[in-house]
Amino acid sequence: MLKIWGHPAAPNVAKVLWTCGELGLEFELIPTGGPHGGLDNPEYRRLNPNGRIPTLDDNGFVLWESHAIMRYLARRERAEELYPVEARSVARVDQWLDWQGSHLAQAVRDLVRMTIKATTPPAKDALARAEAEADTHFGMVDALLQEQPHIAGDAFTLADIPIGVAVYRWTTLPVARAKLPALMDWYEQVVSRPGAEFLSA
Ligand SMILES: N[C@@H](CCC(=O)N[C@@H](CS)C(=O)NCC(=O)O)C(=O)O
Repeated sequence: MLKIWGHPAAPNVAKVLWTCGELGLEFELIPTGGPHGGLDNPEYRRLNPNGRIPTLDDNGFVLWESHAIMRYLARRERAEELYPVEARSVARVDQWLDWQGSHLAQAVRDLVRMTIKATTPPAKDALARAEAEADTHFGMVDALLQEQPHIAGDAFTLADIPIGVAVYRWTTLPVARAKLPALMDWYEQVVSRPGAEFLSA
């Protein structure tokens, strides 16, 4: 059985658990990181020298980086509907996976640091700037979803998963948010999919 190190409240772990749900894959979750600690253990560092979660072990094949794990599992299961083979289709999925990891994740992380992980209340103007930044990023997705039903086009793909996880995290934070109806309609649909039940704050 697949082994996954992490915990579901970590967004990058939630992406992988959701992918397993979509693919109908069973896994053993080894509580690691966050309240469970263990990221600095030498045994864990041997698996993942980057010292982050998630890490996957598939019968001795060890892999880290959430999007690499998602892509691997989809390819392993030959789930072409989730992760296409055709060059342009897969490029579109990759574009949104990369954008989520490099841009959207940072905008949400800033809000997390200023609110639920803050030790002192944030400066109002700094929080307002971070809220506006997140609104801009999610607004971009809202505009996309006014034109098409899913992130990479007509069908649900891997690209929907990290953005779904990001919306979950954003909407559980005590922050001001722009009203984005197309984004929220899409989100209501995708959170009823298999695997989304692993989302947890
Ligand atoms: N780019 C990496 C980022 C991994 C990452 O930063 N994971 C966070 C959780 S979302 C982590 O390990 N945090 C430390 C902790 O939870 O203790 C990935 O996508 O897997």
